[in-house]
Amino acid sequence: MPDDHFSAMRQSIIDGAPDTASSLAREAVASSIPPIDAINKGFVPGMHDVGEQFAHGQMFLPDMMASAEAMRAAMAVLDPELKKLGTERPRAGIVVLGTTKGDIHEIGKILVGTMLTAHGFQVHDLGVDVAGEKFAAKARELKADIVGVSALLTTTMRNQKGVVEALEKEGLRSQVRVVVGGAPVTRRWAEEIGADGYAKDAMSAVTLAHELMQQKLQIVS
Ligand code: B1M
Repeated sequence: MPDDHFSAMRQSIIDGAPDTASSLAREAVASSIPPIDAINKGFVPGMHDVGEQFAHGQMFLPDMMASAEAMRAAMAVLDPELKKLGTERPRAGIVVLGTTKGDIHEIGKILVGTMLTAHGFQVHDLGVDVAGEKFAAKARELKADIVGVSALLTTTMRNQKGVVEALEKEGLRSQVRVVVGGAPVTRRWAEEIGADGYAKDAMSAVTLAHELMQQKLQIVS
């Protein structure tokens, strides 16, 4: 796909134009462009530009909301294409996923869930603004292998620790691996709060989830 097309995708996010974003995503599918390329090379760079402009006072909250709407429109087309891949693979593990308490950013988390699904994981997305106790209750109910916690704000990433604590309180910590991620999150932070791993993006989350499942299977056998 020509770079022009990726730039148009990026611009559709900056412009907060859901119809354009959706039709560019459909064109990508029709031209057999891997959906992950459309996301990572086209639409996500637009979100990053929006974040930069917001940080510099060149864009405001309603603009950021419109951009998020455009991103959702593109994902609505690309998500099912990515998930189709997952049905062709053996079940890799059960993941409970959500954005931490106080935080309503969902796009990165959805992308992580989609990529995990595309690689054979069964993903239960609890949505946004999720308390630690809710993660723990779902993990117990589903006998989850992994709990994934996203946070996009420096103020809400500390609630990732609350998820680790809730799992400990429920006596589930030894059975469930905790993965944390999100723009302000670092490997060091993951270690500090006693999580089992940090992933910087959706594809790394898949690699990490596979590694954690391998470790778990080795302990059991
Ligand atoms: Co907000 N916002 N926002 N926002 N927003 C940021 C995060 C910010 C960096 C913008 C900025 O100032 N430059 C800033 C945070 C500053 C900080 O804390 N350091 C910010 C702010 C300040 C706010 C508000 C406080 C603004 C206000 O009200 N004054 C407010 C907070 C609301 C709340 O949550 N309580 C707010 C609101 C919003 C909107 C609602 C308008 C909207 C979200 C809409 C939605 O999600 N439905 C929004 C958006 C869109 C953004 C930016 C522009 C884009 C986020 C995004 O979707 N990125 C963001 C700036 C930025 O990130 N550059 C910003 C694209 C997405 C694919 O990337 O989410 O990073 P990301 O996910 C990546 C990786 O991080 C990783 O993989 C993903 C895919 O590669 N990853 C994981 C994510 N989760 C993971 C979990 C894992 C593993 C990897 O394992 C479990």
